[in-house]
Amino acid sequence: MPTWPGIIRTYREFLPVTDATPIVTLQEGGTRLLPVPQFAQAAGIAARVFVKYEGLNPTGSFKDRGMTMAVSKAAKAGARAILCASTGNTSASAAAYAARCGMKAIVLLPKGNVALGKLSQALIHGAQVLAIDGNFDVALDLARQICDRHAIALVNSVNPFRIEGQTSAAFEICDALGDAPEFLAIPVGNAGNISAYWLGFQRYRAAGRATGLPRMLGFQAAGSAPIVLGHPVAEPQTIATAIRIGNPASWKTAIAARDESGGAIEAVTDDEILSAYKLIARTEGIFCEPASAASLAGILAMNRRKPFPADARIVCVLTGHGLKDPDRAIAVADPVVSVPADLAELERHLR
Ligand code: AN7
Repeated sequence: MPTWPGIIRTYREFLPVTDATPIVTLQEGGTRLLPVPQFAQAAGIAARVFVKYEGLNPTGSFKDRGMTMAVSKAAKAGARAILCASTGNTSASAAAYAARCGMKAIVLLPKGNVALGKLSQALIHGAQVLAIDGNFDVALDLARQICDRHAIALVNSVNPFRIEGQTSAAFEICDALGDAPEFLAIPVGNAGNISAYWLGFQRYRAAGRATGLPRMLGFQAAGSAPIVLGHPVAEPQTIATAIRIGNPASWKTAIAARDESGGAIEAVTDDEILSAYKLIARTEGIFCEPASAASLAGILAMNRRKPFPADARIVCVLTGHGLKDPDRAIAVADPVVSVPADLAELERHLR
């Protein structure tokens, strides 16, 4: 099998690149679409459920799809430095792609609310890491101002090339299934990804590569659910730190995705998120980060209210790998048991 060359080379006819665009890639994308029948059965869902396992990207999240585009375009424009505000994954991806092409990366993080794996990535790739005494929304506002005043490229999803790159996940899902699924479930934070998927599905259908369009189902954490509430949330709260965002930049396009597709954007509680997070790990051997499990928690809640048809295909986007947030896994799982180095003692502890 030939090596997967990354999303720009694979889908270049659908992306705004030319032969003159230098391609900065870690061969992102090409992630598995896995059926999860045991999860569906345990959850009482009759429909066919799949997960788009975005934790399999080079830095462990979907952000790499947009970052290859944003950094390639920044390189084309002659940028020497990139900057982002981030709840963690964007910073990890920006740091890695900057390292890949010899640029400098600066990342603004909400102090105390970034998972350990993500922080370790930004640091090891050599980004300048600045912890802001404020939440993501405050950090993004500062990031925009800094990039307005200095010759530094902003690589948050307000950069349209990020969204362009992220459309590739929708193309891959259609290629894997042979058509668009009936439902696409996705966590919503800054709302760039739900907007990108909707754009991707529409673009693929317009090109004759798919016949249908999915209903877009977005899920926010209940303590950080501005789109569901209809107003910004000044102090967003949730254990799903990736989506701890109170004023999404792509709010309008997320609502358009919901309404044009006949979908929904709903809230799920932290308890629902954690219970879905554990269930997929235990029933399928798939480890995602808490924010990603919002998509699973969401379809579970919807299915309880009104079951999905048995012949429907539901794709849940698992946006980031579970290893991003090891502290949370250890906190919710059964504890480690210490045992003396003795056979009889050990046998007493077997269960
Ligand atoms: C695992 O890294 O906003 O709705 O700064 O890391 O497109 O924002 C991360 C977002 C879902 C939400 N799942 O996607 C950042 C950041 C994971 C994420 C989202 C994020 P958007």
